[in-house]
Amino acid sequence: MKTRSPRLVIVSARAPFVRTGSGIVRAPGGLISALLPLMRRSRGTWIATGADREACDTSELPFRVRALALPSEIRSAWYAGASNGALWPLSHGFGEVCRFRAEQARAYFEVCRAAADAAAEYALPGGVVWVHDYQLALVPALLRARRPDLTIGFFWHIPWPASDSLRVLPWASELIEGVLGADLVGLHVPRYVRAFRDALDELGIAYVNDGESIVVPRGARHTRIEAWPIGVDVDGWASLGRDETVAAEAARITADLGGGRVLLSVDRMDYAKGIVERLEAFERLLEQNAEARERVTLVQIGVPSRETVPAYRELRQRIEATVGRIQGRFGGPRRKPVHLFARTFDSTELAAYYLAADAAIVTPKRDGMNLVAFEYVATRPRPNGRLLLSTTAGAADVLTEAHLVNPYDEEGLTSAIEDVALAPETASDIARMAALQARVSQLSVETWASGFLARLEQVTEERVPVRAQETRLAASARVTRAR
Ligand code: ADQ
Repeated sequence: MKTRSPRLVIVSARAPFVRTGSGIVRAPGGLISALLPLMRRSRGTWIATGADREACDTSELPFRVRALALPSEIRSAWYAGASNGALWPLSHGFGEVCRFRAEQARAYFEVCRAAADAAAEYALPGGVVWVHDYQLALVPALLRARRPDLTIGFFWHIPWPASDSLRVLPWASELIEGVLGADLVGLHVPRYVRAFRDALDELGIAYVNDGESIVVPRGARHTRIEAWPIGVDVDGWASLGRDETVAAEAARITADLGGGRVLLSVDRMDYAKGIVERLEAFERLLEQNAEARERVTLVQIGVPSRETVPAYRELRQRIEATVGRIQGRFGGPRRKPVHLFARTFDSTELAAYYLAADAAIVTPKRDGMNLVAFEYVATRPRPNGRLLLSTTAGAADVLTEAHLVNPYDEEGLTSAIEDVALAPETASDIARMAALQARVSQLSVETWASGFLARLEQVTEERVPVRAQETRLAASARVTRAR
């Protein structure tokens, strides 16, 4: 499908480039690698609300990157406060961590207004704007009010909050109205689309079910809410997995770790990723199983994250203390059962660990999707290794052949880790990994990005009068009216 990429404006919290000790470099992560080629082709504008201005000085690029000039107290109240102190925990079911403060909500509204102003300024007539994530959820409606000529897409990268959770957000109604300014709203999996429908019910907003997607009439237009599961740069990870230098590094890692079984976890240090709970489950395994004490090693790669938010600083201390305790109880001069790396790895280093690992332990307490699960599968040149995955990650709805576990079930988590670590490999394991590899190949992040944009174009073209649309859909679907 052809997309209208020549007029694309992207709005996101993060910029495609970051400043590091060695200069301005491409920001890590699959989303950036998927969107960069699109932006190069489109010669459009990337508006980054949370970026530092220097990192946006990209005169050699065929597209513009614009950072917003925001006072630091507004930026902090928006990012550390409303976004990561309220919306993030709310959406991941951590109600007790949420703090709702009026000045943070005001900052959130202000940043969204500034982002909408910038997008309105840079978008060409009839252009396409793609807004990303929970930090900028009001932008679609604010932008629509300024520029009704635009086609607006929005992607929410985390779980859509359960309606009970949403009830406690003082500005829930503004949040939903903000999102509904888009023509197409993407969520990772159908489960989140159903949660969005619950929120519409809760707020008495009328909608039409259309298969697994939802259509919300909005005057002369409508908003479509659909599942668009993201993926990773499959070819990039697969080619690292076939690289001889990476394979040699993987062999060295295995040897350095004592030649036993290697378990690997890779996460941003975030309480939603269940890192402490996973370490505790591993500690129970070491208590119970002599073979695990002798030959199983857990490598936890955890990049520090959002350290301006108190809950994140405390988490890092808890992780370090738990690793220290396990080490003290089960470590020895020649044996270290847990290795913790608290820093960013480049993709070549990560790929070596993905190859070295007999199993990836991906056990977030909740996760929108989880790209690490995809990366582990994509990197392996042969269908070996095991993926242990939480049922509470969006990825579990897609990667159904993984070993699934409920991360809240303490004994269940310990015994699942024991199984993937120590059970001999069977034909069924190989068949499962082969099926996972086929699935991951279908879901590349490039396909996701270009597919979403093509669908956005299609959805806008089907701008039939809303009544006719409702009548057509009503024949095969339930029509819900405002309660
Ligand atoms: P995140 O919460 O950041 O993303 P995830 O999907 O796992 O979570 O992506 C993390 C990315 O960071 C992966 O590409 C991983 O390789 C990388 N990474 C992690 N630790 C690293 C380290 N130490 N060094 C280098 N790289 C590291 C949000 C949502 C997810 C959703 C994505 C995409 O929370 O649920 O899958 O967006 O929509």
